[in-house]
Amino acid sequence: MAVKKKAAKQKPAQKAAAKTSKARGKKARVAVLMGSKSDWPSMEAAVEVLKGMGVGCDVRVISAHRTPERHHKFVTGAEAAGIELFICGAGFAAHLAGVTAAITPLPVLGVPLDSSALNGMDALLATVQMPGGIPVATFGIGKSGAKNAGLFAAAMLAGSDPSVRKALDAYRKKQTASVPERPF
Ligand code: RP5
Repeated sequence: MAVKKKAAKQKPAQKAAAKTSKARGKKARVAVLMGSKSDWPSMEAAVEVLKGMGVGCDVRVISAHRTPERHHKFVTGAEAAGIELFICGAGFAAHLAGVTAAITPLPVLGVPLDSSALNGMDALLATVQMPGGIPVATFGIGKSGAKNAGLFAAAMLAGSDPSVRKALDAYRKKQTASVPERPF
């Protein structure tokens, strides 16, 4: 009788991440984290770009301040679940990207969001001004920053994935073709 091989035991965080990836029908390579559900209208731009290029994303509301345990659990299990890089968007005193980078050696792309009375200047400084040793690649404030973070993530993956490279080339070609010669 064939002996059933015992499946390698997964930690709960790995299991949860793998489950989400499977549910989306595509293995998630990029984790897109945001501090609040209210950040989604901006952060959606990153996911849209990556989805359009066939890159699976694991999208989560995780706050460094309000859900620190959820954050730690997810980030520590992410690499084993197949995540290759993080995009983190947050507003106010935005610590999400920095604390993520403190936990994982994977690349962290930070998007400061304009949800406060300071229109994102607070989040920009909190995200970009990392102490030496723990880098966060910081993008512009708001939706265009999120879009560029998605494109940058695709460019990083394109180096070792010809299908992403092809999709990125097509995206840029289409973008160039959409710019009119004249404004009228
Ligand atoms: C930050 O506080 C979040 O990233 C969000 O941008 C902001 C406001 O969150 P809500 O009060 O709308 O949940 O941590």
